[in-house]
Amino acid sequence: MSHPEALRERAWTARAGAFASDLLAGLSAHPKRLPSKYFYDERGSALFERICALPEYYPTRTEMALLRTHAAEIGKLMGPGATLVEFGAGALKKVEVLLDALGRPRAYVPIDISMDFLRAMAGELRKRRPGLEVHPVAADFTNALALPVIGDGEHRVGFFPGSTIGNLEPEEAIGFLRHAATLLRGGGMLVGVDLVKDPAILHAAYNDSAGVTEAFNKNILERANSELGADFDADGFSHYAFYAPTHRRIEMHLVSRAHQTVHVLGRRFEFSEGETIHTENSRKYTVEDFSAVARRSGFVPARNWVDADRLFSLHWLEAAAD
Ligand code: AVJ
Repeated sequence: MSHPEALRERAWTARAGAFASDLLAGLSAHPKRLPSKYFYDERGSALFERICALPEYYPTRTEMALLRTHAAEIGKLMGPGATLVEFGAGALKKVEVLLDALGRPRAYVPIDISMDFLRAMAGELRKRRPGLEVHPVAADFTNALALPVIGDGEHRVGFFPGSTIGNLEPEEAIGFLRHAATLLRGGGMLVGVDLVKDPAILHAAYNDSAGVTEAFNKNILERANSELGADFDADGFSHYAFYAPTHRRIEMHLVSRAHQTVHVLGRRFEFSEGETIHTENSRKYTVEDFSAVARRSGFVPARNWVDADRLFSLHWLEAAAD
């Protein structure tokens, strides 16, 4: 079984298995739900890249501007010769600003759930930066994970941009951050966090006029069809995203347009007209709220940066040495 083909097969089965069991569990729940991490197959990751470039979607460009403006200071805080670990790396675009600002980074460890996408992006990064050691890790970082050991006296720093932390409810975020603080002991982590703001701005960002967010939301149904042989009719569902101020979060849903029956892996699921699948939460924080979450996770919030319109924030969190 050490044949590479067999290993690849086994890795595929494990991933498809997790999607299958989470899909069956989510469709059996009331209300129905699906974990948002399953948006990110290769097509979903590409759709997300298109979202980042939409005029209504302010987080990406605002965070990029913050990174560019404060790169030198962030580079100093991270320190020279660091191993940079990125959680939920995606297209590996934002990190280049940091790599430029870091004094001779020892290595770069991008972690992403989409193995094919990660491999392709790591290949391109290596071409752009032949001197950089790149160690991609295909993993779901919301589970416990082991990082490659690059060498003695290694100094790890984390990068968790894009407000991906917003996909986790605060209690889950604390669980993840505690784990990260352990992995990064003696270093720190830069976290990008979307801020509470005028709900109209939030609403527009998740209801773009080009319909890319709608396609991204529905991609989870297409993925169930192509990977697991389900028979979802994506046109039978409406994309519905709204800001819930009491939870300080955007919720994304797929709402059934009619009564319908869907078959998944030999099971039948009934949808009544107007029934929803809750596909994503995207939490928004104030600077103070997020600092409190970081403190409860064993980090020391040492520095933060916010743009002039108070749309988005970057937080440098220190991880104590023990
Ligand atoms: C990648 C989780 C930060 O919540 O804004 C974008 C995902 N969903 N449009 C976000 C997303 C719909 C995005 N995160």
